[in-house]
Amino acid sequence: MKTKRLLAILLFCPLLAFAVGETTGLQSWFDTTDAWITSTSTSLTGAVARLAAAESTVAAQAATTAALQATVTTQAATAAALQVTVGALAARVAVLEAAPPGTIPPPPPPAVGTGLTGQYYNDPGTGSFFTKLVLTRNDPAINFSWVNGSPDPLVTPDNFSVRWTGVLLAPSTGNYVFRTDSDDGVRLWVNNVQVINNWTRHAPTADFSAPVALVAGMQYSIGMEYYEGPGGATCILSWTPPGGVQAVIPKEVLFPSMPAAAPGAFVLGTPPRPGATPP
Ligand SMILES: [Ca+2]
Repeated sequence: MKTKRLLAILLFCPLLAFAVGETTGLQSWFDTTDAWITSTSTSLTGAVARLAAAESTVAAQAATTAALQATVTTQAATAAALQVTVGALAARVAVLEAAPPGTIPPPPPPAVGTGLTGQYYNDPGTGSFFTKLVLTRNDPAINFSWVNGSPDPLVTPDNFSVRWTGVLLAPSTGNYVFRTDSDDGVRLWVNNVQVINNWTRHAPTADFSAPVALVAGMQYSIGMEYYEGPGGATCILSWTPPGGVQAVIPKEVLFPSMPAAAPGAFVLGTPPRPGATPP
């Protein structure tokens, strides 16, 4: 019996030593692998952070580029407007030079407007606007109550949108308050500044701008967007000029583009090309 126990102990001890050695080796391997995983994870976290920072930088640079492009476009349009003004002034100088000595020919009459350019779109009624251009026409004034009807046989009675663009010639100097009456959404820009924004479905609603300072004889870009969803349709653009009474803006001060025959006047802004995406 003792011999058997002795043999068992002699056999067990090497196995135990072997097992302990193997366990120590495995533990070491596990420790090494764990350290590698921790190190790799840290590296990946750092790489992800650097990638996010790089993406942020690229996005910021793209935004800066877009802003610069918009500035260049605006400046190009302003330069073109100034060239027209220079041409009109040169024509006036020629008239004065051709006049008999001691006489001053009367200045040309101020330009008389014809209204704004209206672009009419049929929309799918899914929240997308300015989808399909179906009609472009001159609108002497924006003074429409289509009720349940349509602006034109080409335009659907519901789910359409309109963009008006052109130039406003200020008849007097001072603060103007613009007003829209709309059903449904409306937004208005004057001199490239958005002054009214009610891009929602609503019953006939009046919206007012803050006072807008304009100078007599100057021309300002004006743009208005409107959409009709379901039901009634109304779209009216009015103003209260300095010292005056509220009225629909008359066609005499609205032009589809800059009137050349207005010496001394120039466009401060450019006709807006407002984004078609509602806020
Ligand atoms: Ca409506």
